[in-house]
Amino acid sequence: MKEPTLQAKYLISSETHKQCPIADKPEYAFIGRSNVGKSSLINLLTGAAKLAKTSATPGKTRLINHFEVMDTDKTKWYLVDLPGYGYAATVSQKARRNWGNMIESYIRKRENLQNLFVLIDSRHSPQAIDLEFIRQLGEWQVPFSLVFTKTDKNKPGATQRNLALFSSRLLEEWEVLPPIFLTSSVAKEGRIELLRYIRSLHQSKGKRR
Ligand SMILES: Nc1nc2c(ncn2[C@@H]2O[C@H](COP(=O)(O)OP(=O)(O)OP(=O)(O)O)[C@@H](O)[C@H]2O)c(=O)[nH]1
Ligand SMILES: [Mg+2]
Repeated sequence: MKEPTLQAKYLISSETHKQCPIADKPEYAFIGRSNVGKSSLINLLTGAAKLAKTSATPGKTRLINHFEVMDTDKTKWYLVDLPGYGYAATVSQKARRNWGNMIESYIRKRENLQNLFVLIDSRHSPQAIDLEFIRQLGEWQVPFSLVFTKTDKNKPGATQRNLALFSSRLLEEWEVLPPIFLTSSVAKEGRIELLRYIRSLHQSKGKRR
């Protein structure tokens, strides 16, 4: 069955967690390397092609962007598009520190954050920057899932191969793997699975700690 487009609207772009909208709805945020496809994935999920701004140039998203979604059953939740990490070449030390502070305080202090989706480019073998970010999430005890993006760009087998490599790296440090999703914003794959997961999380209503 095809999932209908969700009602979604842009709310606000914030520099710190303190400026974010009132934390009265379950929240799901998207993070990962610059250009990995975070904004595109938000558009895939909602079905609203131009909701989150995308760009072929890394570093498009600079702030914490909140979107409010009204689901088909009228429940409301927030989706958050975060700025990416790792396009360091063109960014100053200071800008990187600012990014780190902004992201850390948002991730650790946003009390309605149910789950952080960490996006990984499915075309690559495991990258240190992603593994380090995930290690950090473990230290902060933040619940997260993995989303392997851009699967449409891979030859048959490459996605599974990179996924297996990534999983085995994670299992060097973790006892169990987090939930893992495969997506393509171009081929519109993975949408139903992600929506189902989000709905299951906010139906279980738990506080995250
Ligand atoms: N082929 C393909 N291209 C994609 C996919 N997702 C995103 N892209 C392209 O990748 C580029 C980056 O996408 P964005 O969604 O802007 O990436 P982002 O992670 O939000 O990037 P920043 O905001 O700069 O951190 C754009 O040119 C997209 O069209 C996908 O699933 N398949
Ligand atoms: Mg973006």
